[in-house]
Amino acid sequence: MTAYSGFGPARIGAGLANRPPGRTGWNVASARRAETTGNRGAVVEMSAVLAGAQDRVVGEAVAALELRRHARREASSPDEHRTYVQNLFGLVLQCMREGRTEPIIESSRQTAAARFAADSDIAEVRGAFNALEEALRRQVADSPADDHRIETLGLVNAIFGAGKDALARTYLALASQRDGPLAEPPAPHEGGAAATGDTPPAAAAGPAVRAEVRGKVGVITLDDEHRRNALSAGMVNGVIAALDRLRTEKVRVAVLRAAAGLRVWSAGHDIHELPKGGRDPLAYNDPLEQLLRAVRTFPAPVIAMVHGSVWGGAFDLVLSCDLVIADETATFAITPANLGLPYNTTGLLHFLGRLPGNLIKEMFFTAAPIDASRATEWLVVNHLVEPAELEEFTLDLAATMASKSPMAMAVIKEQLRVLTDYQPVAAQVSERIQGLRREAYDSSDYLEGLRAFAEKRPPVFRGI
Ligand code: KGJ
Ligand code: KGJ
Repeated sequence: MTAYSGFGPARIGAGLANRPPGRTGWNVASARRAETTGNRGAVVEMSAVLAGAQDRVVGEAVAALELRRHARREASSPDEHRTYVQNLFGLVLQCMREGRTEPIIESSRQTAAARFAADSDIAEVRGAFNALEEALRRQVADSPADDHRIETLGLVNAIFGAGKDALARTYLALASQRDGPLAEPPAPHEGGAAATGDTPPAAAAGPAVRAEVRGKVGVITLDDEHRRNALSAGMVNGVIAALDRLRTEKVRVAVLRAAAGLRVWSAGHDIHELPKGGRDPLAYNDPLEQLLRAVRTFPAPVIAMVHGSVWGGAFDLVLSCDLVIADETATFAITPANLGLPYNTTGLLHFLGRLPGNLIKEMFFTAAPIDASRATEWLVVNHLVEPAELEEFTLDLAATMASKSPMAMAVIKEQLRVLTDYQPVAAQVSERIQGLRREAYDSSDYLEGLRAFAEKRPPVFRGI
């Protein structure tokens, strides 16, 4: 059983039962629009141009998957990646030519069902979708000036969106029949825990994420009281899958919240899943980092609705949301100094974009929570409301935003992200910073921080 079992051109059209009604995605409206505007010919032409670039596009995607495979110790071989990516590429072109998304939807459903049947997650398959999508988008963007480039990019987006949505929906539907709503099994560990064989047992209830759509507003709920909503790979995969689904449902605003009644909004990165020395604990492909990017690039506003305490990487998650609405129970702490963990530069940039340097330093150096009123004073929180009004206030605000132009909001959000995310740093400076960080995560203090958490005692740091 490989990550991609169940996928292949031969099986296209075999179909799965239980297709949710109305899930035709881009195809109907867009195909109709293309027919009436006479653009179908141009899209078909573009698909022929892309077919000519198959070797390059597939090569780039496979190279990206190879990097990912090494970083995450995934099982599939490069040949399996290549075959899968080639098939996926063929499906995307077929969808473009035919002006419909059914081929990719059917095939994604089969893949998800096969993965579920084998008791495996869909992270690797989703990685292949992302790698090919990126390579294809680059190819389209690099193609000689063409009036239909933007439309083609839109179609590529819609086709991949439909495929990923079908993948996530099928998998989650099967998982929820077994475990309850939107539960997803943990993805393979990126950290050293898996490598050393001391992976902690999964929580009894499993990491749980729920998603629902109310009108034009999507609500994602973290509901793992047992682990205090710690952002394990499983939890993160659930939220990313939920965001994928909301994206395909074209919600205009998303709300990220903890389940009612929880005192901890989220305990941050799952500390048991942090690598035990020798590897960057917050590497680019760390699940939490993937989640932060998914929120920051989600093409609609994401509101963090905060009741309860927010810890470590969960604070980064809150800051990555577009607005924060909180009640008086909310507290915020950033705690890598409790673990001896060198925070990553991208993460520090998130803080620098939102808070003054002296407060950032106080928070990182003390690891102490700030309360809701101080967080409001420092503009972390847009609105501080009564606990009883938190949900209604947030949903009202979301509904107001949802009545505004989604395209204007998406593009303004993306412009702000690009303007605030990118900081030109000389290669030498970046390497120096990585070297300094490496010294910290290779240190015995970092191991002591992890051990102390596991043993439920205060750490004793020696600075070595
Ligand atoms: N990771 C893994 N497991 C966690 C985490 C976590 N972050 N937080 C809590 N748990 C687990 C505990 O180990 C317990 O497991 C269970 O959740 C309940 O926690 O012993 P078990 O039952 O097997 P606990 O501590 O009994 O609950 P409370 O007394 O209600 O306290 C809740 C707290 C959130 C205050 C407390 O659990 C806590 O301090 N957790 C760690 C918070 C933290 O520092 N998180 C930041 C992690 N670091 C980062 O995110 C990053 C990116 N960083 O750079 O540092
Ligand atoms: N542009 C052109 N005409 C305007 C504008 C405007 N921004 N604002 C008002 N008018 C005209 C109305 O069409 C009326 O013309 C007259 O001024 C009085 O307006 O029907 P007419 O008599 O020929 P109105 O609405 O009867 O006056 P009030 O009831 O006193 O209301 C005033 C308001 C300022 C509240 C209202 O006119 C209004 O909401 N205007 C639009 C405000 C707005 O959204 N402006 C932002 C425009 N956009 C931008 O600047 C940018 C750069 N952008 O990115 O969006």
